[in-house]
Amino acid sequence: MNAMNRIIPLVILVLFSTESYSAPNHSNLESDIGRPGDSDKVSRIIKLTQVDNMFLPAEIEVNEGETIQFVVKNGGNHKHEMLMGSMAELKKIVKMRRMYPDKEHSETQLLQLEPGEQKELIWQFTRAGIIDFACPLPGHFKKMRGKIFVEKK
Ligand SMILES: [Cu+2]
Repeated sequence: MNAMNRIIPLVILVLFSTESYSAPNHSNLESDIGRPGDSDKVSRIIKLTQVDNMFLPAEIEVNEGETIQFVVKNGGNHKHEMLMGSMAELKKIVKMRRMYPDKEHSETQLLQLEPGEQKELIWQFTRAGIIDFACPLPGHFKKMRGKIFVEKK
């Protein structure tokens, strides 16, 4: 068997193994991190600042059922994002982005901020547990992370 005969089946194998990732629905997470909240139900405003490369603060406590208005400010000199999910989901999304770098991102729990920009996200936390958040950009994801502790009522 020459080298080409061995390479082609391998390429086909790789193509098929990535096939399951080709139709992702980012906003439809498996874990229950909550849902977009109503502005008239906001119980608290939580301010977060992004610097290069971390979130301040990196740990947040909320109550089960609570609707939070996040005010996120990018105080760094680079673009940053904020994405919520379980760590497994965040890792999967980061992997997806590496495979499809030109794809638009439409997650409902995602904020994308230019340097100096401030954005808001109203979110209702429906179930107690720990939710991770991170900046999914390349080179940021490993360091730029935080946790939301959703306390049981
Ligand atoms: Cu970042």
